[in-house]
Amino acid sequence: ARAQIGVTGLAVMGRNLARNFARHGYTVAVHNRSYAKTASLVADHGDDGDFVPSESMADFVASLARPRKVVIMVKAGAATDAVIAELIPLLEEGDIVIDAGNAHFPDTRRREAELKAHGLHFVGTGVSGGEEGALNGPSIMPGGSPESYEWLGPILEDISAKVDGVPCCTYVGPDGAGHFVKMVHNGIEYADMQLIAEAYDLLKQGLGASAQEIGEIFAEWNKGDLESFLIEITADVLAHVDAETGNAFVDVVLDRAEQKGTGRWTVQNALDLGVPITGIAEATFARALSGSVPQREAGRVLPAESGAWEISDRAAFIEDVRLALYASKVVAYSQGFDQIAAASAELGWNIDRGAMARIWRGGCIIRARFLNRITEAYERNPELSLLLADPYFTEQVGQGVGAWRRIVAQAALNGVPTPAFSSSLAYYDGVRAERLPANLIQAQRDFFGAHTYQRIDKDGVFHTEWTGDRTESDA
Ligand code: NBP
Repeated sequence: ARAQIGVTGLAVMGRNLARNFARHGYTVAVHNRSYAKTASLVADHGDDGDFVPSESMADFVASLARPRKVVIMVKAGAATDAVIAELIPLLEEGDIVIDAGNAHFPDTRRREAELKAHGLHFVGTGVSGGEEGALNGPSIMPGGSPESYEWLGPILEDISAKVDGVPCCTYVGPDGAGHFVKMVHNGIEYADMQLIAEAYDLLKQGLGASAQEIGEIFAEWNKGDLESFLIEITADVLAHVDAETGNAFVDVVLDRAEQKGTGRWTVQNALDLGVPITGIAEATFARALSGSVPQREAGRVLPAESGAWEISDRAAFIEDVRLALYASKVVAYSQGFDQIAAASAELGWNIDRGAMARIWRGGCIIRARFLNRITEAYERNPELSLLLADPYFTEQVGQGVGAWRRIVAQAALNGVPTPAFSSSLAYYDGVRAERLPANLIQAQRDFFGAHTYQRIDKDGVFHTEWTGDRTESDA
């Protein structure tokens, strides 16, 4: 038994992860349900390093040095449970099972408890960066026991992306914490993409700019505060010309966005926690709206009564869109980090939010220069209750508030939907408001349901006899 780590499940992700381990000098046990994938990995990439292929799960497990470290990289869901069931009788106390697929965190919590009962460690880990990341350095978000991280951490940090020499991998927290953080990461990715799409739409409709021209604007933005993988690839995508028609590629792509479900999970969880993640929610719903074919067909008859764009200064408008994009993006991240804080408090995970921003700086889809600023904000104040209220972000977003309002107002006046820009601004105005109209809601609730209310001028909980003489009593 000489392999230092094993990977079972050798489709694109598992194959690349196994190659990444091998390229870093680890002896890697490799296994797949059907042997063909194992054989082709060794045949095609044997010179990446030292692979120990096995046809059976029993041989695979036997080829691993103890404590065994088995990475499962199969289709998330029932396949993961099937592989775990196969592994349990073959493993021994103290061995570590790592699920690197996109599991939903409640499943990870269930599996962790189950394996713990067998004396095994279960590490649910987020892995971001797609197949490219898996091969060349992903962002890795491992949960599970701190003890398992002592064994596993150095290996995972070794194969992760590095930014300024710092690994994009750290221990996240117990049981489902790693997969939870990966889920929120994906939710933030949805928001980021929607915001970029809205900025593109504003430039297209407001300026009548071509995809090529908008691509150049994004390329320019990528030199500043917005520098990120998503802005960079947006510039690239917008510049691409369709070979068949000679038109801009984006102009021939059907406007229906699909989703695999992590955005939905993020929103569902936020509803459970009662955390307003409006940016992520609007982004998820915007994809749903784009795919609502019958509604969109029926909706074409709706009157617009919109004005015409009046933009006298193109450069000023572009700068306004940039500032609005930046501000809305800060809101989306602020909300996502709030969700992490809420789940961490509820489930006792003790997640270090600054460390999460740090491990997202490289390898993953939302990698961005801006994440350094988030890490710094949480280093300044680990208990920060609102990322937006960190002095750096207050100033940065504050500088763009006027632009943000102009853009959202112009979009509304001209009938261009900007759900993420608009809801982010509404959130900003909501959290900074001295007084919200929730007073009226609470009064209504007391009226029809005797749900009680608190007062601004004295302590206690009260109820008014709405059907009687309207006297107030202590509830
Ligand atoms: P797939 O999600 O396409 O799964 C294919 C693998 O699962 C094959 O190895 C297949 O074995 C195996 N498998 C299945 Br299906 N059912 C099985 C069962 N009952 N028992 C054992 N093995 C079974 O692979 P992928 O696209 O490489 O993704 C792997 C994981 O990584 C997934 O959880 C996915 O969500 C996640 N992922 C993450 C990213 C990212 O950016 N982080 C990107 C893509 C995927 P076979 O060869 O014998 O059919």
